[in-house]
Amino acid sequence: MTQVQLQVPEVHCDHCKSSLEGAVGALDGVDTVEVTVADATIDVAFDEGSVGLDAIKTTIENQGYSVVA
Ligand SMILES: [Cu+2]
Repeated sequence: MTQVQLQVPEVHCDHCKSSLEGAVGALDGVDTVEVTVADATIDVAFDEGSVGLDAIKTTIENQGYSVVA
């Protein structure tokens, strides 16, 4: 399992948290995902054999947020 933390600067409320956690959590291979609104971060644990970091970033961007690695 790989664990990453990404900065998602536009996250500002619980709606952002739930939409991002829902979208990223729906990806095959993602084990856990947690958005911390106060820090504008997303912590993702995932299986690199099933899903790549690029796919996770793309999913976040498709929700309308930019990602700072
Ligand atoms: Cu929001």
